[in-house]
Amino acid sequence: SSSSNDETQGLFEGHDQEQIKLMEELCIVLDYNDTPIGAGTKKLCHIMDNINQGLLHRAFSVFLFNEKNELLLQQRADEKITFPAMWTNTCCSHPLCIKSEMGISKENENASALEQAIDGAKIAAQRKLDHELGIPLRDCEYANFQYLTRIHYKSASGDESSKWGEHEIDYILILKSENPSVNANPNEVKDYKYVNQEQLKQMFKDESLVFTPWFKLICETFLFNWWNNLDNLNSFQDDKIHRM
Ligand code: DMA
Ligand code: MN
Repeated sequence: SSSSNDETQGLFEGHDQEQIKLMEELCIVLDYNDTPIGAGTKKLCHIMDNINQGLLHRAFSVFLFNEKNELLLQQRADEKITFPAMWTNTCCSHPLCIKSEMGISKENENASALEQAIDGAKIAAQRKLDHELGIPLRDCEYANFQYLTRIHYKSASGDESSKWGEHEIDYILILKSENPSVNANPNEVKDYKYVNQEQLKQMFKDESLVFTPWFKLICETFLFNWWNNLDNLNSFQDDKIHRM
């Protein structure tokens, strides 16, 4: 066990046991071009000292829109070790270093590396939509996800002195779901709400609300363009990695 080591470093001091346990998950460690080069615990991948030495991992971000084209936002639980209590897109997490979430299967044998990775990200997204928001599989069917692009970004959690942060290649997934059943897990999600574009812009003006850095980045660049074209997203799909 590494717990005595963690105590010395004070990394997990004051943090929630359930969230500390999740830091044992195995993320997919990447090179600069999004090629998997190994496995790393969620803990190792999110320590700012490692990130500053270049450690990079794979992630996904789901943007769920209901039948009224409203976006489902969540406020992260206070228990989250990284970016607690911040408002953000519907659901984010990491495809794990397991075959299904790396898109490795018999049916995928001849698919490109990118197609395999997208497949794995969708499988991981279904797992986390259930875990964080209690959204059942029938309300996030595989075929209703649309992959758009990849975003490479880096950010400290909180101020620059923070021990934790993100450095990811983030797979953007749009999910259309008419009226999904939501049953939020309080260890993950403090609050959630559907917003239209105007309501989201109003939230940004409210200085009492804090947003995750990746959600802000995506809002400042792509989101409203996508949102205005939800019925016609194909032209926004690319195989690039947008470095931000
Ligand atoms: C990590 O999300 C992924 C992105 C795109 C920031 P997260 O911190 O919510 O992951 P998890 O829910 O697994 O803790
Ligand atoms: Mn991450």
